[in-house]
Amino acid sequence: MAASEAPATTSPAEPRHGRRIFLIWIVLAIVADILIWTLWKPHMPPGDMSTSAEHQQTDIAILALAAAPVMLFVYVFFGYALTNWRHRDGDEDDGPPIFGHTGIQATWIIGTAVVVLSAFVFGTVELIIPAGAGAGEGPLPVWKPSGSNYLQVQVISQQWQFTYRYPQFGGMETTQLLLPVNRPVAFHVTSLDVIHSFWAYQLGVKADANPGVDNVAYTTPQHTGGFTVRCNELCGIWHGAMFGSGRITTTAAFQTWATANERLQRRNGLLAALPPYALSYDPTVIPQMGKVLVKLGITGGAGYYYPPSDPVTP
Ligand SMILES: [Cu+2]
Repeated sequence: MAASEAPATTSPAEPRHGRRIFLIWIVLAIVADILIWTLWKPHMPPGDMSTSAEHQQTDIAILALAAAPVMLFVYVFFGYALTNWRHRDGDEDDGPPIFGHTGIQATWIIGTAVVVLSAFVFGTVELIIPAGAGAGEGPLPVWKPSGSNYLQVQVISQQWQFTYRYPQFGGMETTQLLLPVNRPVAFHVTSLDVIHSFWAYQLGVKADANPGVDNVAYTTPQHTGGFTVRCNELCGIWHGAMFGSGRITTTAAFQTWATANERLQRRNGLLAALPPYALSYDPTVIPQMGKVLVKLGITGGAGYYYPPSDPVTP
């Protein structure tokens, strides 16, 4: 029985280790979270150029806020154990026996369950609120932005470049991606050959480009400036060269650019030569359209429908 056992041989005033570890940890965790939110968050990818990018930046910051205390707890416990419970010369004591501790076990299970389930709920909500979070939602998007005045932009992928079609401007097509600020955009991403992926990094938009499929992704640009576009799916030997840039402009500048392009393409016969705007295209039109456009004397303007060419050694 306990009565017959010798009293603990450790010092009579054994400190409350649990409370000490907790106090060290809570101070470090609060400082770390304040630094993450104030100093690090503004520099986290992918920036705040669009609504979806800003949501992603906030999500990453919130995950960092949750992860830092967990990581710090491990380090604090490790450091505390290393300094306080290490073997010392002449100390042959095995230490007190270890028993189960219902409180610690319950705290562990409840704490980890709360962290994991919170991440699940948070992730789901963050997909819904910014209308798909900038990701491709397939041909029948479930989460749409409010309102109906979106600018529609078709992203046509082809080995090895992107071209863009604007159905609200007569279906004109261009290799330049211009978007007006503060207007929701619906990207309709498709491919003419193999699987590509449209990744407008600073816009926080990424959508697979599959032949025969209309993959829809939404965002709303909120700052003017340039952004990069990359193919994000290994699509052949020049996949690494399949990148470009886009620009967010004022509404007036966008309107001027788009209407001028539409007028030009109507005049030079390109609009008439292109197949009617559709959500996907039959890949066999590529060589045929190449011949038609060459006959019309329209060359070099855009990439798609021309026979695919190697961008480095054409
Ligand atoms: Cu590609």
